[in-house]
Amino acid sequence: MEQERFLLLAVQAGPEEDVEASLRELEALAATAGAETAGWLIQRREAPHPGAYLGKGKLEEAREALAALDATGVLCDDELSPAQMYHLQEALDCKVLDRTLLILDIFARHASTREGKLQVELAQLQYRAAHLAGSGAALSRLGGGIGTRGPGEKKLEIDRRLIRSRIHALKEELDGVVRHRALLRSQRERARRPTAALVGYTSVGKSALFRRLTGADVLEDPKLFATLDTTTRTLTLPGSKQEILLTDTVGFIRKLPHHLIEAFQSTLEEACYADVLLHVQDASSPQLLAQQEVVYQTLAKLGAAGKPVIAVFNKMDLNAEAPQLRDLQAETSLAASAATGEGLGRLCGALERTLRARARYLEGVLPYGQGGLLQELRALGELQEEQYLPEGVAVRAYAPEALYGKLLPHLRPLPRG
Ligand SMILES: Nc1nc2c(ncn2[C@@H]2O[C@H](COP(=O)(O)OP(=O)(O)OP(=O)(O)O)[C@@H](O)[C@H]2O)c(=O)[nH]1
Ligand SMILES: [Mg+2]
Repeated sequence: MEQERFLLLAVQAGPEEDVEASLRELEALAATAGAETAGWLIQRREAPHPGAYLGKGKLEEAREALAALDATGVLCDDELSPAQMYHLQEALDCKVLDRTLLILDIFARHASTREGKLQVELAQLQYRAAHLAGSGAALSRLGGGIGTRGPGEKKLEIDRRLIRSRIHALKEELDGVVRHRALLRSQRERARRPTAALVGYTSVGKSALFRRLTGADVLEDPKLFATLDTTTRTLTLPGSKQEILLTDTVGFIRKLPHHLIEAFQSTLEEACYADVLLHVQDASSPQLLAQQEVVYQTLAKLGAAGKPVIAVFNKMDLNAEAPQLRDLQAETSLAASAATGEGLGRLCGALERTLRARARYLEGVLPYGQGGLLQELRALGELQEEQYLPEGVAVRAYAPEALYGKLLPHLRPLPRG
């Protein structure tokens, strides 16, 4: 397969829109998919042309640039309608891709678990179904390469009837996988471990922090969307000696295709089940604030708004100003570096404080017959004091809500004095 080389196309709707940042990101996405960027072309107009994305004059410019830059196709920064895709192909006579197809392609190649693969195939086929409803011709003209690859290099279906029955089958299979995961989650919840999730924009260092904190061997990669599956490990907080569960999740990006959000709902909403969110941000990125906003918007869409958030300004080794950064939507802000290990103690301390604020304080005497509960308290809560008395163990502790409810009926008042 020859190296694909794209001319990037974008429409700048207003002066406040940071099209260049969006295009730089599109360039990184293209590189992640294995393509080169030949150049950019930005059109200033109120909205993309409904017919061919670009207006007539720009279309001519694009045709000339394609030849001059020796590009094999164009890549648009917005999701194209079926008509736009068709007309662009007619006018430019080259491969036409959009941001959505590109992201779907990257997801297709990075998915490794069964659930991930099912979700990607579903998202790809739903995109195809929507695009076949129009002219349909555009997709069949993609040829091969980026935009046509399915999970495991499966050739994607372009027959409308087959797509519909495959979508149906995929949904059923996914339902089964999701039910199984819900079961695992409820088993986990019964173990009552407090849970924290690493969330954030793609490539900010979530997996790098996860590795540093838990020692888990997860992929950490400069490529965008390196992580597509959620991974959970235990983490013992050094101060309180409390065992919690830490989850690494898939990253967010601006203009995340809605077919992906729909298909990846179960993976994306993993953050919704956490007690605390660690919102990892790249302190060295000039796009810090824009990325922060995208993450909060996506979290709100997924129903995870309102969770306590600890903002972690990662990559502080690349920005000396990182300790001064504040995230006003978070309860706490702190700087850290997964590369040097700096700030990880602060991070664990903030987790302990946030979990403690959500835990219930209790004191009393636990009879010796309840040794199992004492062990749970030691592992899942924060045991501040224990003293062995003739009638049982006197404890002062913070316990997660559920464990508190279980302990309360067994506690006797502390002896006076
Ligand atoms: N200099 C520096 N680089 C870092 C730091 N943390 C992560 N990186 C690098 O940033 C890149 C992305 O890191 P990942 O951990 O894969 O990022 P992620 O947030 O998990 O990204 P996705 O899974 O793609 O959403 C990798 O090349 C890391 O080595 C840091 O503290 N300092
Ligand atoms: Mg990752």
